[in-house]
Amino acid sequence: MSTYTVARKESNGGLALKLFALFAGITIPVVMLIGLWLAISANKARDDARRAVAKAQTAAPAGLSSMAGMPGMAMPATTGSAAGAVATPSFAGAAPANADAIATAHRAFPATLPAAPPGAVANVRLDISHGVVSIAPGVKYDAWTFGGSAPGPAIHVRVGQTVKVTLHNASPMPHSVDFHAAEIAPNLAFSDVLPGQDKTFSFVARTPGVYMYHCGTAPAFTHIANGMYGAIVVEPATMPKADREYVLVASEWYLNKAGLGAPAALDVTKAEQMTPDWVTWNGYAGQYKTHPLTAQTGETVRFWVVDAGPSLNTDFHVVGTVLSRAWINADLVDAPQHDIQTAAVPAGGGGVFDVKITEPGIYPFVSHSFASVQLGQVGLLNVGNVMGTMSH
Ligand SMILES: [Cu+2]
Repeated sequence: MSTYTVARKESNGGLALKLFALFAGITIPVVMLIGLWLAISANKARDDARRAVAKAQTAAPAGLSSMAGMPGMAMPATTGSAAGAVATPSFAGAAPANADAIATAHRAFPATLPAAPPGAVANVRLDISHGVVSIAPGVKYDAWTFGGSAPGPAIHVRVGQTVKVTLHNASPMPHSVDFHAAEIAPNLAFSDVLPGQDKTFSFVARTPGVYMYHCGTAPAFTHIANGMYGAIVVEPATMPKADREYVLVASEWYLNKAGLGAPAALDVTKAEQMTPDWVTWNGYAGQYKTHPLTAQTGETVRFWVVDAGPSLNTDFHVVGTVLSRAWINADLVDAPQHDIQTAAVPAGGGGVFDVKITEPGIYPFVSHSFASVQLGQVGLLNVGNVMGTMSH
């Protein structure tokens, strides 16, 4: 009996196993298929949501949707999108027949570092407006600006000063300002200012350097690409003396048309692909070729450089000399490096560079990432008031 019983038990156990295997063989693939279907659906929902967000951001920056349709709330002109749109062709180098005359007549963006105000408080007023600016000879762009120009005004303060910022938004959409020099809660200080509104906030300039400021309204990408950036120098208590000081802001422009007739606007797809039409010092291609910066022989010339991007870095280089002092990343707390050829300035970062040139001549300053030179990021330093020009 015991043998039979055991056999029977084994037999029962085998049947159960077979039934279980049959059940599992059917159920597990079905469960896996359902799981796969759920995963695909969830991915698709996520992709749809991403596309919707990207489309909304391209059509109207965040915070603007509730204003669409309000009188006077013209939507910014943009082309392209994150959803696989095709960029317009390149308009690099586009120029009218009288480009040389226009370049000569152009009033170059003032590169000389302005004086820092005296006293404990530095008042900074930035009027935000939309308007047409020139970005290359004969090339117009429908920009968003601080103070009517791109870049906005160069600001100079000293360590320890309180910087009191007043924004007035005279444009038809929300904007803001983000100071990289400010150590302050950004959700409070850098919040949006609605059309027609003012905002004031203060910060103590604690850390020396040269910093970017820019509009931080979402998507900051398009606000920067449209021209809302500038440089602020926070000068330390002590620093080696310089005879001349220049502020250079690097930036790229991404155009939806050549801008030779009607002004161009932002091509978002081109900007996402980082294929600029123009790359500039202080907003205008080649302006310091026609209107060189100047120095005398033996003088120490200091360049305060900010790269506003929105996306490309700058590899700062002065042809015909070396950077005798280079405060990499605009770190003015530590000692500078000496006698280097080229210094990287990251998008959203800065650098401070001294040159001391003893031989009269024309010394180009460039981003040695040479595609940027090709697209306009070249200027000249005329040392010793010599005649002539130079291409590079
Ligand atoms: Cu803005």
